[in-house]
Amino acid sequence: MEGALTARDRVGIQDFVLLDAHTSETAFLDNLKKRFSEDLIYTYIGTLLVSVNPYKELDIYSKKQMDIYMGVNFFELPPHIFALADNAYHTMLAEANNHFILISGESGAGKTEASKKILQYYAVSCPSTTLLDNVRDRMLLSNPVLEAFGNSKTLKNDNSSRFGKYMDIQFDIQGDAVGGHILGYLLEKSRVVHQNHRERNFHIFYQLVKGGEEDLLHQLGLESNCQHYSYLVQGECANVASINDKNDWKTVRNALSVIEFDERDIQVSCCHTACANSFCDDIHSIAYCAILCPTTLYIIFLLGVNVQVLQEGLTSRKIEAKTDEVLSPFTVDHAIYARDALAKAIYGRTFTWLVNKINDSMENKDSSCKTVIGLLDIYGFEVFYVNSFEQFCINYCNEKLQQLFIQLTLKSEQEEYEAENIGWEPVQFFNNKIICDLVEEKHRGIISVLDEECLRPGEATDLTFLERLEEKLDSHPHFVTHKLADKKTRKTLERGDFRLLHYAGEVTYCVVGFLSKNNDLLYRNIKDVMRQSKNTIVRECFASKESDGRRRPETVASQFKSSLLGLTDILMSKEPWYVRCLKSNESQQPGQFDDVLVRHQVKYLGLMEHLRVRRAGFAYRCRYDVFLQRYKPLCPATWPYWRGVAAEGVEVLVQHLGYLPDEYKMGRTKIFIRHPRTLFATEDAFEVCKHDLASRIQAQYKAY
Ligand code: AD9
Ligand code: MG
Repeated sequence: MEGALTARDRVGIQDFVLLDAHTSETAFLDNLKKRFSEDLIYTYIGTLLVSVNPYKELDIYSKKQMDIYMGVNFFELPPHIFALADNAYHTMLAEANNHFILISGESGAGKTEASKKILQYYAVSCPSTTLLDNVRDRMLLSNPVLEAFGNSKTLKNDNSSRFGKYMDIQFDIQGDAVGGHILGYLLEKSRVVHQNHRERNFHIFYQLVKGGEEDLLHQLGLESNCQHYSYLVQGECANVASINDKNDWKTVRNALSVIEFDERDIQVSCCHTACANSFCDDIHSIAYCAILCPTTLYIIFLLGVNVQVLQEGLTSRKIEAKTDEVLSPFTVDHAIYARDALAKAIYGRTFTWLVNKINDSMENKDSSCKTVIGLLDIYGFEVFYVNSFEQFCINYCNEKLQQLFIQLTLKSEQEEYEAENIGWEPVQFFNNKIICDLVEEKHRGIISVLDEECLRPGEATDLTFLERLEEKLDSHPHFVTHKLADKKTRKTLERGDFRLLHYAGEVTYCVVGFLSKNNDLLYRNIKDVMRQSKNTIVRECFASKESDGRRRPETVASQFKSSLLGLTDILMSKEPWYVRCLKSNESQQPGQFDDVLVRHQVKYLGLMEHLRVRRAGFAYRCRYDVFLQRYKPLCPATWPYWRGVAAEGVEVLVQHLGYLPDEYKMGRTKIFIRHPRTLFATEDAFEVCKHDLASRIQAQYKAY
């Protein structure tokens, strides 16, 4: 007994539900910290998994570890991402329904790593046939490809996701992983043409330039030196210690061929990347935008479009006169806008094409898909020194997911008590719906106001947008600007800023660029040129429903809002599992546990409230058969077998253990235990009994 306590003192408690009933935030943090210092990065709150980023490789993800967790009950082994993956999988099989795993946390907290571990678990440990091995390989290898094109180094994370990813892993009736499908969400295209100091462009640019084979670079007219491309060195960190671009290129190249990209496809993806890159370096030096440099001309040639027409499109506008069309030359700024818009469009559309290609290759062609497990890994909440439209979209997305988490945790809890005929008392949460509404409400919400301003070209500016916001959101408790702020807060705001009080903290957004980023206009004549390309993939990328230009394309924010609504519907129709990732420190260092930083995340992620909800009525619940199986050695009437109904066996067992009537409730399929200490005492008794168990089993054996 003493030994068990010592171990618990050292490594903490593996399920917060088992901590004292009135757990304070400090005790919660102490437990996390204690475990973190022992490299135990995972802790449960019931079936929710809390993960603290260790920023170092831990030897806990091997095939051997996967085998240990396979098919084992959740609480029988130390908490692990594999345990959660395995339980989702087995529940899906047993209940024949769809599930999803929501991985959340701020930028750099470990979401992408967690999602990769889960995918690996399914790909490696689910039953397999040779036929399906191909699909699995492709599912696994879709990761390095999408990361190359969609991730980048930011100030928060050297491998930061700059797009949202939802992936369905499809299983057949036997539980074989038979296919996959990815939905991509809003790629941060602006990164192609602009990166902040100490940030990089997307990884693929560096991989290609540093690692690309001589032939390939020659074909693409690229130099093998990043310094030749100002848009790769703008942030002054083309080389990053934690990243090996050359090796990563090899992985990506290999992955592309496994995902059925033929040489032409690979060339096209690289060519489009090269185009996006090379454009950027041009025009700059061109005083009046009349000519493009030879590299760019060559790249345009690769795009299969008419060089002269594109050149015209990038440097001038056609004006229809009475009988004729005349070309009106752009100013330099205007030409730079046109060039950047094209570079972003090429990259963004190539990314979508890539996701579609990957989906084709992971498509389940041979077996029937019975159920799915969805994996959601999006960009985490982020706050920089200067925050723009991109952070606004990313943080809005995180608000939506937090809202979903709140809805589902309350909902599932209520439903479970109801289904089991157990009474339930709601617990108070901070409900961030008010912030979601602030952003997305019709007419009054920030996106609506922004869209309205985008409808007044020539008149509206980023500043008139801000003024409109101030008119409409005058007294909103989560919105503040220089004009609306009190004296003290005003000092912290510039005139072109607005500040949102997000669930995860305050973020000050600078309005500059909001209108043009939301419009994301590519001039029609440039689009037309691309659509007439000789290259079928370029044509495919630029083909679009709004081709006649009569209907105004949806703005970026509105599109994003609709896609998030769609995502919410997808998720709401499935059974949830949660991984809440916490960032241990801001400097991405191993072994550092920043108390203030972690406490803040514990707060805003609502972990304490979640714990309270788990405990509000009954802290702990367990299916009768599982409970009986674990604790039956504690009662002579249930050991070694209970031959009757499991629920009755549990009743006999808990009577024997001396549970008081108020301490537990018998539901339809589960026992509900009110206080953790009750289970705690049972666990302690079980620990003691375990030592004795071997000799008891031996005695039993002898008796037979
Ligand atoms: V962002 O919102 O995309 O900017 P993520 O996805 O939450 O962010 P990511 O998974 O990329 O963060 O983790 C950041 C880095 O932390 C990784 O590149 C690893 O170096 C490190 N990390 C995260 N999780 C683990 C882990 N389980 N073991 C070891 C980890 N290192
Ligand atoms: Mg990520």
